[in-house]
Amino acid sequence: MRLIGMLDSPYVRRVAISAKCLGVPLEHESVSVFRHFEQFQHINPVVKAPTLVLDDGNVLMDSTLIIDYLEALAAPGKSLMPADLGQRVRSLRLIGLALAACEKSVQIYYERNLRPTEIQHAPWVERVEGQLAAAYGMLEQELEKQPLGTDGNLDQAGITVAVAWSFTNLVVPDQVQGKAFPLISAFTAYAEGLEAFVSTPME
Ligand SMILES: N[C@@H](CCC(=O)N[C@@H](CS)C(=O)NCC(=O)O)C(=O)O
Repeated sequence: MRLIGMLDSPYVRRVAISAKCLGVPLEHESVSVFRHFEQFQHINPVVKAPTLVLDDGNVLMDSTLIIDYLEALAAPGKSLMPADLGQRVRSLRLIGLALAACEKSVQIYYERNLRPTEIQHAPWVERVEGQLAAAYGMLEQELEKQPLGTDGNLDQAGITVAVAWSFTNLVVPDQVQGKAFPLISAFTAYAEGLEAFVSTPME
């Protein structure tokens, strides 16, 4: 199977790290949705990263759906999601907040880098910045209630929170102060030191 997309996309990176943690081998191809648009189009006309090309030629997209497929391929009993319903709800909430943070970071980055300055719309940017701050604020509160585990066993919530925080700090660092989000920041520093993260660097 071929995973298409750049690792500076948090969505591509969470798929690549999840595949490693689940023990599902993927061939990664660094194709950019911007710099290699036509090449990407040949693989997936919708040009969405990540794209997963299956051995039978089927083409999947959207990180959460791809991870769902990888979970189905993993060895019996192996999963990045908790079986306990209460813990699963918590994981889904953390993942949702982290994915919203990724989306809002992407929107701010695209606004700054793709839209000409003269047609940037300040009320829209302020709205998105507020949503980004809310997502990380609520994530921090969740970690105050129950920290993410640091016993070496990454789960999907941990992967997605750490990938999101690293991404936001890469593309819109002015939007987040580590001091204001100490638990997210500390967990990310821990996760970024693990083999699955170290071997999957943001390009
Ligand atoms: N919800 C999607 C979001 C994927 C996404 O927006 N990826 C960006 C790269 S970070 C992309 O494909 N951008 C190109 C575009 O939307 O035209 C996921 O989880 O995979």
